[in-house]
Amino acid sequence: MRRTVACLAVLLCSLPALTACGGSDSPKEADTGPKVIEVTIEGESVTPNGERVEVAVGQQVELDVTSDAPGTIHVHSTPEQELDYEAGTSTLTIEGIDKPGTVDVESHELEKVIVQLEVR
Ligand SMILES: [Cu+2]
Repeated sequence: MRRTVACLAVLLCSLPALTACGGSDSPKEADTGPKVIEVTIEGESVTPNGERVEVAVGQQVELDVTSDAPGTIHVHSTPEQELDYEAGTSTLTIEGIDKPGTVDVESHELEKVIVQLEVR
């Protein structure tokens, strides 16, 4: 019982602490260049497969896609972004997301989440 309470307290306390960390010495948005994520799509399989990737608010994300078939990547940001790719290699750019939160990047063709962007 006591342990549960302690864990909860740690969880609850660490959330605001994370935001508070952003105080003085954290980099301001987008002076860090794009986050590059390599994506490989082959038949039914996608790499990465639902991994979480941290990005800064406003930071662009570059997807280097290698695929055996053309398709569309759907970014569940607000507003949503849809990015078409070709068979072979394509470089797609997700515009910087200006709100902290978790954003799914999906292939609807394969019904898979490729990455979850943790925007903070
Ligand atoms: Cu979607």
